[in-house]
Amino acid sequence: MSEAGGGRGCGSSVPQRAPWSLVAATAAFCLVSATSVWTAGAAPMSREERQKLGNQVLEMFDHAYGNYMEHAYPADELMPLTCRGRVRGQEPSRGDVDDALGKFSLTLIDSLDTLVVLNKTKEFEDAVRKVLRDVNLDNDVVVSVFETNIRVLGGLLGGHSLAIMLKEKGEYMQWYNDELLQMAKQLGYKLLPAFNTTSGLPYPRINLKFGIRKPEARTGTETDTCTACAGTLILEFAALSRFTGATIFEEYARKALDFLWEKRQRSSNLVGVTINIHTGDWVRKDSGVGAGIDSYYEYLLKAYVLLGDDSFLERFNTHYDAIMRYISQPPLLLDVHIHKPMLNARTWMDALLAFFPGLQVLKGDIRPAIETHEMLYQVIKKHNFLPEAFTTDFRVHWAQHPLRPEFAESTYFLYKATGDPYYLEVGKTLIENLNKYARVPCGFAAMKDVRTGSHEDRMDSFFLAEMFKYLYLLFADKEDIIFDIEDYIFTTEAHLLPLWLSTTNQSISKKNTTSDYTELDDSNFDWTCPNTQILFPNDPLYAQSIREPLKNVVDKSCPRGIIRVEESFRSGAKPPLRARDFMATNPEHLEILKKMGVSLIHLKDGRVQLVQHAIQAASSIDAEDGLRFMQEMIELSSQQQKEQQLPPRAVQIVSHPFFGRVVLTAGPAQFGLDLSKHKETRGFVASSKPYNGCSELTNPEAVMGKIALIQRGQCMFAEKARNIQNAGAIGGIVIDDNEGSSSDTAPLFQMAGDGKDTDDIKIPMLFLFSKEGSIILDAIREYEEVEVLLSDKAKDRDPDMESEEQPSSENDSQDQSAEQITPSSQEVDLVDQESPEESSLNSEPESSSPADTDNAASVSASEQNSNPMENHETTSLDGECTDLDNQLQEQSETEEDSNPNVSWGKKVQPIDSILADWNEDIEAFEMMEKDEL
Ligand code: DMJ
Repeated sequence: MSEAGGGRGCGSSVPQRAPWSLVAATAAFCLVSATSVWTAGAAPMSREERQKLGNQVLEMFDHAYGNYMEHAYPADELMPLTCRGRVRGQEPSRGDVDDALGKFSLTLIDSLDTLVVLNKTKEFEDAVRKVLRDVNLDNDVVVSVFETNIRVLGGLLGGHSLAIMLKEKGEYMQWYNDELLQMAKQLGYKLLPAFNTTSGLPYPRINLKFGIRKPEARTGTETDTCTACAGTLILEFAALSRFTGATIFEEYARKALDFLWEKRQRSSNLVGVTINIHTGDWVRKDSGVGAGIDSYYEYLLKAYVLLGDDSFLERFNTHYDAIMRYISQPPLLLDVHIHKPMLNARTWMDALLAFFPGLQVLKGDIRPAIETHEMLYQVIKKHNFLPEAFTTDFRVHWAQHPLRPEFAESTYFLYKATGDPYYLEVGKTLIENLNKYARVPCGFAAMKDVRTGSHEDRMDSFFLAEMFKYLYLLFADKEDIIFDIEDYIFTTEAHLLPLWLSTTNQSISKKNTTSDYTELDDSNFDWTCPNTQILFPNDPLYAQSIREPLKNVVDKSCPRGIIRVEESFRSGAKPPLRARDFMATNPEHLEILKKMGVSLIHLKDGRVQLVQHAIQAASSIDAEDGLRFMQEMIELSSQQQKEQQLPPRAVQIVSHPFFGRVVLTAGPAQFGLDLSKHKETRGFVASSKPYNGCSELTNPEAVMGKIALIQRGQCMFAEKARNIQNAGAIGGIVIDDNEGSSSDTAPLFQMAGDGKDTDDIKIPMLFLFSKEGSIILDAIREYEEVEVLLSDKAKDRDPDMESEEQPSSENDSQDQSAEQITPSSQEVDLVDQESPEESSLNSEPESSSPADTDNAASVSASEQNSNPMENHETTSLDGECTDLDNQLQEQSETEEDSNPNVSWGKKVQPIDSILADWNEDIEAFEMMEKDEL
């Protein structure tokens, strides 16, 4: 500690130049040392229990990895519901998500160093041999440069790093002769043509065999890439250069970073989400710390740690200041516009930002890390997993969850920094939820909808690369790991690169890059190597005291936008008109609208359309208010659309061998038993005759007391329901007759009534698209007796669901996987649904496919229902919301000087600058709307 403590910032005001490895080790050492400071707080967890949890992680890894190796390898990924490999080209395309798949046994490569961390050295040795024997990097397939770099290049380098470590120890890998490194180098050269742009920013995609721009390559016409895509290369590329001595990789990655730095928005010091790789213009000007940008920031700080180059730290610190000034609104992290950083760009957060508290720990800024992590944990407690996106008042925005590891990552780093056993309990909850809700007989399945518990047939490779590593390390003691983890840095995919690289082949590091090397002042090293006395000022309950005020932040949340209203109250000024309060019949509101430059257009169908012309606003402040009002109105309008729709339902197969582990997303009906208000309906399924259910059933004895399966089409849904009800069915599942339809690609489908009174229909009715329906039909073919549960949310896999045949041990349960539905009989392939909450309302008969339904939000308000949020709980100052209100108030009182958001409403901006920005705003909004829909 004494040597490390003499490094940067550890209580020393004199900046000292430490060797890079020392700086890195110092950061780690300071974090670790905090664990011994802990004396009180959440009940400590015994070594025995930690070991038990560690063993549980090992068993879970075996279940995931074992099933991949048994049923999917050499395919890139496992499809855990259908128990087979995902081979690109053989499954319906899921769009960009598939660009990670290069027919190079992705999951195996991504798992290599996890095997060593989890002390599975023998398996590692086998896995390396398989990679060397089977993996081909020369496939005619177009892959994402970013994903290939972090998962495959990173996986090979992580594997190599630990292979040479093991070899040196003298027991394992004695035969190893840098073969993984040679593969990494081969792959590195394959990625280089992507950098053939004037800017030095790489093309987003490349053909592994043909490169870029040749006709056979089928890629190279793209003009844009995401900031993270171009800015997340330096760790792997520099490691490759330093391991091999081939300088070109590090040079290219540095050049791309230099360009991004040059292009930062100079007044805000923020970067946008997407950039034109030829012109360097920002294509998307919204900015946050989540999707599209995340690992760019991560790599700046980690490049400093690994390479010891001060310029990276300086850049990181400049961005970090901007993030904390504009984006961080503890405990939230909210996207803003790069050129108008006081203006929020959206009112929801994405799950990728959950890595940020972990990065803040590395930076040494623990307080906001604890706050954001706590908020995220509460969202998880509410939904079992972190939904892909959630609103600032913590409602689900995008409901899927592909088993992302970011939250586990931050939990691990916070535990290392604070030693607070609370974070061990958090890890325990993550383990429980994975086993309860995501575990299926053939692996772990991504959640399609965290609200219903339905699954996607998908287990991404990052689940093995990252999740198990962080969870295992969370509970492990030093002696549980066969090497010293503090000697390595984690890449964004949690691959391990040795810190000694910082002193190897250093000479290449600055060649051909544009950045100036400057001596940094002390402020750049604030917190870099934090003194635990500063982190936990004599108070072992420090972390708990920060979490305490946020205890109910999620449960008692109010919609955002309150701060400014409160500010106006305090300052005596009239609060600005909120979209949710707007009434088209209120003359006062119409007057305010006019002042803001917003005009009303009465449409023929009775709706009112709002249009804003900033130039017509009474002042620049009014114009800005108008802009915010319009933005709120767009969000409200799409929110309203969503709220008029019934949420999805779940069909859960509970009989052998599924035991509740297969959950299908089902569309609700506007008639019949409401499953959200009544207990779920459970029963065996039987096909009705006639299958379309459009006339009296000829097999009432078969469906009596059962859940009838009926095919869509030929007559109204209500008519089908009446026919099966008359035959004695206790519920009905309508299966789509459009072959190949799937809830992965089509919006949620609601069954409408027949326009008449449907009160006579008492049984629950649900709708399944053809792919989900065929899972049930295949199950009947294979097992005859198939029992299902119809509900609003999948139930825990409780013992009731399991018959005596239930496997008695986890190993047995693995064996059961062989009895899954045969892969050939169905395709449950999934698309990264951008807006799963979109839905269409349909009554039979109708001709169009549900996917055709147009749900685009429009900026309009109905005159009949002139208060668009009448039924929405939005009051900002009522009792329900006091907790958050108080927090926000306290926050704004104490941070008035430092938090620019507080004075947002008072800022005066010249009208011509508003006008200049106006078009950009409209473009940005349109772009975001498009992206979100
Ligand atoms: C991983 O592939 C990496 O962590 C990446 O940086 C973004 N997130 C995914 C997992 O969610």
